[in-house]
Amino acid sequence: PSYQGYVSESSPVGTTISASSNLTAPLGIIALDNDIEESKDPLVTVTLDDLSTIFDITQTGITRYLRLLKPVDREKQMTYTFTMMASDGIQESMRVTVNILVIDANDNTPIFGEVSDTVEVFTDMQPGKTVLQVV
Ligand SMILES: [Ca+2]
Ligand SMILES: [Ca+2]
Repeated sequence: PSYQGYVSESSPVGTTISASSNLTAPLGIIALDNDIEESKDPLVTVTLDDLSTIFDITQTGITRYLRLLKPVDREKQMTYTFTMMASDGIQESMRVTVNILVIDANDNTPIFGEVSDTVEVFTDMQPGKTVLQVV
């Protein structure tokens, strides 16, 4: 089993990871303690196996939410993958994989790409053609 989450690179620390790329609904992680009725709060601890300096998970209720602990930058790293495990103190669940995709935000200053031989570009230029492209 695996979960797919989304977070914008412009999100402040503490932001809840979303379930979709339009960032409208939070990603809920269901943690059930099968020893008790599902309507009760399970006494389950969910642990991230790695990347626990960047993400954490809420520890109460049946539905848990992943939160951002550190700012992320899509231009540096676009996706994060980790596994996590639920424990009731005695028994441990299977591990589930979580993939988190960092959604692009307009957070970089535009720069001009390198143009070699500008003069030739101008003389050969057709009307309406772009000379310099902002990348
Ligand atoms: Ca960035
Ligand atoms: Ca960006």
